[in-house]
Amino acid sequence: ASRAGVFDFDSYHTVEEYNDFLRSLVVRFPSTVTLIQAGWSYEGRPILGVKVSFSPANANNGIFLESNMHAREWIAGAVNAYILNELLTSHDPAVRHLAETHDWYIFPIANPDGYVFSYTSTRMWRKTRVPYSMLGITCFGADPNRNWPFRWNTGGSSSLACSDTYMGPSPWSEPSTRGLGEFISTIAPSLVGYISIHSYSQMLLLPYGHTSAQLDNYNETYAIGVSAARSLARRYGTQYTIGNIPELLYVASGSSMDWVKGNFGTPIAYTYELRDTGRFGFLLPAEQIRPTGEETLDSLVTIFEEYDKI
Ligand code: ING
Ligand code: ZN
Repeated sequence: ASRAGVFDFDSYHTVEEYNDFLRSLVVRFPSTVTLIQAGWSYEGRPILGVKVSFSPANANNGIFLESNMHAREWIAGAVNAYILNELLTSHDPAVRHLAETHDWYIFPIANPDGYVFSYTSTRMWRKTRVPYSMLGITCFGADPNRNWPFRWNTGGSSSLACSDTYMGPSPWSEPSTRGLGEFISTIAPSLVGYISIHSYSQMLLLPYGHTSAQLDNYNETYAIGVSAARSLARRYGTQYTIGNIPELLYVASGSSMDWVKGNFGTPIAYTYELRDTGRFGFLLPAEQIRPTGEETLDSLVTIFEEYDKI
């Protein structure tokens, strides 16, 4: 809900409100913002995002921000929309520099069917809403962050349809992950950064999920992550931990971040686990949207400042 026609950052919005917000930005900033539709969800909703580009010179300096692949993680989409709004309207010189030296691809609600189900019916829903029948039982949804075609089904995902980490019958079985993946494929070589936003735990996660081995540019991205966490903490004292996924959480294969990193070698690939560490968990109060957005944007500024130095 919000005041008529105003997308605020003091409440959690419906998918329609997110989509209206994205469309309104195209009207407000016609030379900078374009609407992107990355296919359709199973229930027929468009997977909507925007491209923000201040200059054609940024075409090989793209940053992708994706959130709410998991339905119940409402803070993720809210923070992503907050960051999008700041990239377009902030007067802070560091934010302006970040905004105007990259092309941005921003998808706040990557799993709209799941988000609607969480919003209107089952608050703790995580997955998509595709029905799957096994042994005469129908369960709904695959885990969109176990459904991507890099090391799919190599640990930390379930083959059971009723599991919250169901990998799906095949990679990209879910229309929403396939649609997003097909769009990402068209621009991935131009990306310098891929950021997947989740909640909760206050962590900055590095690839990969299928192995605790420290691969690719782990050392560089770990060091950048330490700086980013320092920037993030400077605003409100929020503490983050940094590391790869099995080190900090659990083995998990088939994520969007791992697919982008593994297929395209995108230099900066992180998954955020936003606030908090469990007091409210997924039910983070809406009063925390702005502070969480501010501190997360502080860390993004640092990530790409540090990346530009190496
Ligand atoms: N956490 C992520 C999950 O999908 C993750 C952690 C990130 C796993 C990236 C694999 C790759 O389980 C939440 N909270 O969803
Ligand atoms: Zn998640």
